[in-house]
Amino acid sequence: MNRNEVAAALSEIGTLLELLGENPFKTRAYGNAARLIKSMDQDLPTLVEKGELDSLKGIGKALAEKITLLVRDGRLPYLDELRARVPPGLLDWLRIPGLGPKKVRAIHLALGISTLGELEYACQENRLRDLDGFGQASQDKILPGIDRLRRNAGRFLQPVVQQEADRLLELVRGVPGVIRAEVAGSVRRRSETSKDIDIVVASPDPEPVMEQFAASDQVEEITGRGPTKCSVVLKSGPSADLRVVDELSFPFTVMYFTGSKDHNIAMRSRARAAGLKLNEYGLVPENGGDSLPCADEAAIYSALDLPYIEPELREDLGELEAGSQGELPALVSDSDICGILHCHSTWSDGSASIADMASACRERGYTYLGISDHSQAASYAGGLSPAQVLEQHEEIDRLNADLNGTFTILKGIEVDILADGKLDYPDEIMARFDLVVASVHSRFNLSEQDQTDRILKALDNPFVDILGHPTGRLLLAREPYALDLRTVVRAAAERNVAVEVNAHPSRLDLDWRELAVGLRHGLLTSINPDAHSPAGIDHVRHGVGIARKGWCTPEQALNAWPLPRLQDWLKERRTGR
Ligand code: DGT
Ligand code: CA
Ligand code: ZN
Repeated sequence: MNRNEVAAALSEIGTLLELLGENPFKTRAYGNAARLIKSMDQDLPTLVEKGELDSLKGIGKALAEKITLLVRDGRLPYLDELRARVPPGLLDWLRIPGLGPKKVRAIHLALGISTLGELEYACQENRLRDLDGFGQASQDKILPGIDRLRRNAGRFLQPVVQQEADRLLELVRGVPGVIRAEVAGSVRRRSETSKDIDIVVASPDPEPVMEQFAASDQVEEITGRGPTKCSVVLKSGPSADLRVVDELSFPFTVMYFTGSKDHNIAMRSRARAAGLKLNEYGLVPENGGDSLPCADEAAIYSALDLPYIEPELREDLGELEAGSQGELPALVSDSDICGILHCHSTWSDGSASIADMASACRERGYTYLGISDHSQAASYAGGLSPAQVLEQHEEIDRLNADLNGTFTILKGIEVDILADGKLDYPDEIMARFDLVVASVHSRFNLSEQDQTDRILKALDNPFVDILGHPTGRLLLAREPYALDLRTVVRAAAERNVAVEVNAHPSRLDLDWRELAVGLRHGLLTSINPDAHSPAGIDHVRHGVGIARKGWCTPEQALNAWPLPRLQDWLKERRTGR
C-alpha cells in the first residue's frame, strides 16, 4: 500500500472504532496517525524498512506494527475484523450531512436499525424527533440527505471515468482488426459526472476486441456478453460498455451513443423533416433504400444541413438552431489557456512553494500564474495575516525579478467574503493585490435571500475581480448553498466581475448551464484550477470541458488572454475605483 492508502485505512479504523463505541483517545489516535502519514515528508517504505516508524510523534508500537503490515502486505487482519463487526449500512449513514459516527451509533443502538431504508422509515415515523440528542430539526435534515445519497449513487467524477476511458480506448485501439474506436456517452460530452463509460469500436471481427476488453486488468467483473457487445464493472467503480460495429455504421453508432438523448431526439426529428430516418446504424430515406454514406459525424451533420456540433454542446440547449444559423461559438480549448489563476502555495494550505508552482506552470507552457492564497478569516486553511501578505508580496517581487519577464507571477488573493458581505482585509491591504478572487467559505446555512445579498454586496466591492466557486457545491457530496444564482451571475456581468469556473473535479462550479446563460449576458469567466499542488494545475482541463459545455469562447475567459490583455483589464478595473 502507498501512503494515501495507508492513511485511508487508518482513518477507516478510527471511524469503525468510533462506530463500535471505543474510547475517544483510541479512535482519535488513528485519525491523527492518518493525517500524519498523509502529510509527512519522509518516505514511508523507508521508515518501515528501518523500523523507525515509532520515531514519529504520536505513533506508538501498536500503531507502528499495523502500519508495517499495511505497507508490506497491503492488508491488516485487525481492519478486516473491525469491518466484519460493523453493519455496512452504518457507513452509508455517515455520508449524510450532519451524521457523524457518534450520532450514527446512537441511532443504531436506540432504534436497532442499520440500513438506509430503515433510517428513512424511522424519520418518516418521527422516531428521530423523539430521540434524545436529536429532534425535529435534525430529523428534517436527514431525509433530503438520504435522497441525495440515492440520486448520486452509481455516478462518478471526471478524473475516474476519463482516465479509465482513455486506458480502455488505448487498449481496444491496439487490437488487430480495429479500424476506429471512440469514447461516447456522457464522458465524451464531458458531463460533470458519469454513470458509466461507453465505447464504440469499428472492426470486422468483434470477438478479439471483446476478448481483450474483458481481460483488461481494469475489469472487476464481466456482467454481460453478446455477439457484439460486452459489459463490465471496473475495479474503480464505474461500469463500461463496449459495442463493436462495422465501419459503415461506426459514425452513426458513435453519434447515437454520444447522445445526449435529447440531442438525439432533436436530430431525429430534423432528419424526419428532411424525409430521412436517423438511427444508430444509418441515415436512410424514409421510403426505403440504403443509408446515405457518411464517413464521419461531420458528414452526418452536414447531410442534415448542420455544421459539426462538438460533443460538449450536444445537450439540446439550442445547438441545432445555432448551428443551422451559423452561430455556433468557436469553443475555448486547452491550447487557448495562457495562464493559471487561483492557486494556493505553502503560504496557506498549498503543498508547494510559489516558486515551484510557477515552474510547474512554466513547464506546462503557461506564461503567468496568479497566486491566491487564503485570507485571514480562513484560519483553518492557514489564511494570511496582513503582515504575511506584505511578506508574500516581497517574495513575489524577488521571484519576478529573477524571472525577468520570461514568466510573471501575479499577486493574487482568495479573499473570504465575510458573513456580512464585507471582504476580509481593510482597503489599504486590498489595494495591494494585482488580482482578487472573492469566495464564500463559511456560513453556508444562510437563507437564500441573505446569501444572495451577501454575495451581491461583495460583487459591489470595487476590489473584487473574480467570484470564486460561486455555489460552494461539492459534486456527489455537498449541495450548493441556497442562492439566487441567476441574479448573482447577472449582477457579476453588469459589474464586469468575472465568475470563475472552478476546475477542481469535485466542484466544476460555476455550473455550465448557468455559465451559458451568463455568457449570453456579457459575463466573463476564468477557468481556475484552485490548485493546491503542481499536479492540481492539470485540473484546468476539467474546467475547460465545463467551459466548453457552457458555450465559452477564448474571448470570454480571462486566462485565455495573453498577459498584457489581462493586465489591461485589471488596470482598467482599478482606475475605476
Ligand atoms: P450517463 O451514462 O448517465 O452518465 O449518461 P449518458 O448520456 O452516457 O447515458 P447512457 O450511458 O445511458 O446512454 C448513452 C447514450 O445513448 C445517451 O447519451 C443517448 C443514447 N441513448 C440511450 N438511451 C436512449 C434512448 O432511449 N433514446 C435515445 N434517443 N437515445 C438513447
Ligand atoms: Ca454513459
Ligand atoms: Zn476557495
